[in-house]
Amino acid sequence: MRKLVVGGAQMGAIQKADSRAHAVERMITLLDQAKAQGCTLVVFPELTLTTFFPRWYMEDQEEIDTWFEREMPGPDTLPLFDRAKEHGVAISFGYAELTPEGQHFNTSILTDRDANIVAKYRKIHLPGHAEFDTERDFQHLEKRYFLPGNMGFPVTRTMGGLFGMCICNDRRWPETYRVMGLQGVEMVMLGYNTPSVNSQKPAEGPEERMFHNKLVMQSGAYQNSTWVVGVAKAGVEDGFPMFGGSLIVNPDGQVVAEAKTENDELIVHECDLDDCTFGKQTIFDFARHRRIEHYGTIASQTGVIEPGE
Ligand code: CDT
Repeated sequence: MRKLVVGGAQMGAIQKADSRAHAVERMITLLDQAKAQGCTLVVFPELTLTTFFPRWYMEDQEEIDTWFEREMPGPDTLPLFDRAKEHGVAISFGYAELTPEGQHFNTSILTDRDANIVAKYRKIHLPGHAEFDTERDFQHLEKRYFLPGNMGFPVTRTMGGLFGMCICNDRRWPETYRVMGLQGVEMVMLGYNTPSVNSQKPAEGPEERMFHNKLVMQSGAYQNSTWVVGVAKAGVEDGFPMFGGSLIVNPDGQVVAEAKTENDELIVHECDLDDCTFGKQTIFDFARHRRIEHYGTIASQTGVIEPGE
């Protein structure tokens, strides 16, 4: 058995005016709770340190850059790393990364239990649009502020297992999980900020949105026989609601822990990485059952090409 107690540290709303230091204080409170419940790994959401700023249209690059971190840890985040090290708890969280070369990414990191960064992921499936869209009830400008990730979907051997990350919209794409599944991933950690309503389809309400949230993470887990830990930043940010629904899914695709609120809330489950083995050796034994001679279009074509009439 390779058991680890995992915490999903859902965060409630962070307002535009809130400081990073305040967000970090809230993260540390959740980390303390997680330690008290025996967790050795805690997963926080996408863009944990600030409000979900891609909903705001900005033109001034200096203003845009105020939402990004130039170093990790930096002065505001160091207390989190210090507390994680003191507790011996590994952490994963998302933030907006500005590289020394001036590139902007939507990034997540994973530390080991000594607070050393052991893995980094940069979001690949950036949703939304790059210019102000008058047709939407609210903006989703990830394509304006971020470059698509340039690191693929790495899987890292740490804490006695194989760990991968993805971010929010990535969870809706089967390719995300399968590329990690092909590296033997045993736990996928992901954070999200998902509006409770569809800005382009008002009839799609929170229930349907939540259904899709579960559907994609449960199928990703089952089809790759891996744990999935999905953690929301939820609540109403400056008038814009985002759903919670943070969950932990086992390698059979079953939800084993689920958040009940849209506030700061910790969900906890003892995950045995060996539970991945059965599925990986039977129905999803990729080496025996995959038929790559028929999958070529997946990696050679983006849009749909319909057959001729
Ligand atoms: N943050 C993020 O990726 N959110 C998207 C919203 C999609 S609507 C533009 C998501 O897939 O949840």
